[in-house]
Order: sequence, then C-alpha cells, then structure tokens
Amino acid sequence: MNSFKPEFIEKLKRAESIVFFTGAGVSAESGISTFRGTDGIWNRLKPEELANFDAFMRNPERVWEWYQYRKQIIHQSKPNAAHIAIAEFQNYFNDVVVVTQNVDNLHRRAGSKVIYELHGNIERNYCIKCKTEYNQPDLSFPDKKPKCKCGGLIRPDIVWFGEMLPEDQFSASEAAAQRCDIIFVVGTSAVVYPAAQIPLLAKRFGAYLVEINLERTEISSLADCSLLGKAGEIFPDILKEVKQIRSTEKLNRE
Ligand code: BJW
Ligand code: ZN
Repeated sequence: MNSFKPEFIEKLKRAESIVFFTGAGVSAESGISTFRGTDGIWNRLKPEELANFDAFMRNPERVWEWYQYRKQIIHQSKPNAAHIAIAEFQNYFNDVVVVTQNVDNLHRRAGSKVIYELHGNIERNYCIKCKTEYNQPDLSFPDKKPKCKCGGLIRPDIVWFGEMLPEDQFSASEAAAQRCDIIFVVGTSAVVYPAAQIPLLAKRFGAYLVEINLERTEISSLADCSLLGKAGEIFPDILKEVKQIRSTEKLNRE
C-alpha cells in the first residue's frame, strides 16, 4: 500500500470537485498500447502516415486496416483497476469529471458517468461528405474502404493531427478544469495540444495537481504531488484513503 503525503490527504478531505485528465497510460494495463515511450505504437508506425486526413485520403485502406486492428484489441479489452477506481470516486464526491484523450470507451465501460472525449471515439465513424454517422461498436465493414450511401468515404470519428477538437467537449473540459479542487493527470505524456492545456488551466485556477505516471513528463515540474508507478496499482490505494476519510467523517458525526 502506498503512503501519501499529508498535504495530499488534506486536499482529498476538503475536495468537492475532481477532474481526472487521462491518457493512453491509463489503458496500458488493459493491454492497449500507448503512443509514445518504450512500448508506444509511434515507435513502430509514423503518425504522419496514419493519423492525419491527408494520409487517409492518400491511402484509406491502410488507415482503415490500422483502425480495424486497434478496434479489435479494444473490443477484447476490459477496464482495469484504474478505470474502476476512478469510476468509484463518484460514490464519494458530487462533481467528478473524466476528461480523456483516449478513444477506447473504457472509462464508460467502467461506469464513469461524466466523460468528455477530446480526441473522439473509435466506436463512432462518419461520412466525410454528408456527415452521416455510422456507429457500430464491433464495426465489421464488409469493405476495406467503407463508403456511405452518398458515395463519400467513411472515416473513424478520431481527431487527427491538424484537426480541431470537438468544441463542446473541449469547452466543457475547460469549465471542469476551472472549478475543480483536484486534478489527477494520469498516464499521459502531456505533449499533445490543445488537450494538454486542461491541466495547466486547472492549475492556474488553483487546483491541486496530482500526476500519476510511470515516469516524469512535461507536466511533472508543475505537479503538487507526483506518484510514480502504475495507475492500476496507485488508484485503488488512493480510493482506500478516500473511503477511510469518509468513514471517519461519518463516525465523527455520530
Ligand atoms: C503509464 C502507464 C501505467 C504507461 N500507468 N502511466 C508544435 C508545437 C505544439 C503543437 C503542435 C506543433 N505542431 C503541431 C501541433 C499541434 C498538434 C500537437 O499537439 N502536436 C504535438 C505532438 C507536437 N495538435 C493537433 O494537431 C491537435 N489539433 C489542433 O491543434 O488543432 C488546431 C489546428 C487546426 C488546424 C490547423 C492547425 C491547428 C489535434 C491532436 C490530435 C491528437 N490525436 C491523437 C490520435 C492519434 C490517432 C488515433 O488514436 O487513432 O490522440 S495523437 C495521440 O496522442 C492520441 C492521444 O490521445 C494523444 C496523447 O497521447 P497520450 O495519451 O499522452 O499518450 P502517450 O503515449 O504520449 O503517453 C502515455 C503515457 O502513459 C506515458 O507518459 C507513459 O509513461 C504513461 N504510462 N503506462 C501510468 N500503467
Ligand atoms: Zn455520406
């Protein structure tokens, strides 16, 4: 069991509003590869060949092949101890928001209720011409280059490099960052913008910033509390502290 610094425990006691800002590392223990770092997929594949609109138009079959492969892995995966503990925070705090860069739906499957998805969702697709949505979780398009009934190409609803983030998700994330008392920055290298502005904004508005990562990142120098290790091991321990705080409060009231 981790032991946490008293200042962090004190913040947990007083907090009413909590944001979890998550990245690929929170799903690593579910068997989904991260992008960067030693096991990152970008070590094998170049983002400019797959994760942008020009690449898709040049070679939609290749981009679709990659997404079908990832869809399969995600479909077979399950939320891990970190996703589950994060969802459980809802039982102890009134205002819990998950702002995720992930497209894998694992926070939703773990039971988190308020989730803002900054980079889209791999279970959704849409036609680039008429914008009709094609949402099939198991999505087995018969074609290697799926087309809409209007003739337009269907693409995954993922935010690629050079594309705008969904406005509603981003502005709701900004609002959550501005009002939260604690922001947990979990399993992200925090190098992709504008998503990486969210923890900076929370900090600027006075939130206590707790980072959980295997290693130091771009954001570590700003963290009030850095917890180095696996999210799936650290979060259940934080949740134990929360449960203890709540049961002591209950005893004191009785
Ligand atoms: C664990 C763990 C465990 C492991 N426990 N921890 C130059 C400077 C600044 C900005 C730019 C620039 N050039 C271009 C830009 C803008 C660009 C950008 O930020 N680029 C930077 C990379 C340089 N951003 C954009 O293009 C964005 N749009 C935009 O800016 O629009 C405005 C605009 C419009 C028009 C013209 C110009 C501007 C869009 C960004 C979209 C990002 N999309 C992707 C999708 C990829 C495709 C796909 O998913 O299919 O989103 S990229 C990829 O990175 C993905 C992720 O969500 C995102 C963030 O990655 P994340 O989650 O942080 O993962 P990793 O792998 O980096 O880190 C994992 C971490 O976990 C590591 O730290 C591990 O240690 C840790 N970890 N296991 C705890 N068990
Ligand atoms: Zn169409």
